[in-house]
Amino acid sequence: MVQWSESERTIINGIFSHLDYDDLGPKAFSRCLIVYPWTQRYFSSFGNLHNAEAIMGNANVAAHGIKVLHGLDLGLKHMDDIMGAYAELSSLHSEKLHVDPDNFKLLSDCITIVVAAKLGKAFTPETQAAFHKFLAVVVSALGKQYH
Ligand code: ZNH
Repeated sequence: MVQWSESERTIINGIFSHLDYDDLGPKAFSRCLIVYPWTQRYFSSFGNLHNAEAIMGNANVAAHGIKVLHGLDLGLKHMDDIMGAYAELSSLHSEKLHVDPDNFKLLSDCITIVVAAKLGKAFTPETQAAFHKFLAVVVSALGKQYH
């Protein structure tokens, strides 16, 4: 089981209490589609993804980015059972959506970058360490139901 120190819990809760999902969700998800273009293959129903400008202006991309960030709330609410909390979403991504689990890490890196840009100096190495650990556990939990 993953162990969290009090300071990690404080840092992680502190970060999330300041995050504006409506702003960061679209930024993180559009970055993922632009930087790692093969991730676009799952979103053929989203309309125009032809270039960075189209992706950043795409309302479906924005809405999905917000939805995915809200997906992190699950982990935040169940920090002591992140694997259990994501079992259902993991099955969905594996069995129904057929998303390659390597992509979870790519999106989590994009989330880290937009959070770092937002927090600026407050994103200290210690903050990054705690945030990275949280996202790494979520990524691992999302990959858990793949066989
Ligand atoms: Zn995902 C969906 C979360 C990543 C793809 N997602 C989804 C949802 C959620 C999530 C919550 C919704 C579900 C329902 O509805 O029930 N994701 C998530 C998270 C993450 C993710 C948390 C990490 C962090 N995804 C991802 C990636 C991808 C994806 C990376 C690829 C690339 N998802 C997806 C899809 C879907 C989802 C495809 C479906 C969409 C629609 O709407 O159709």
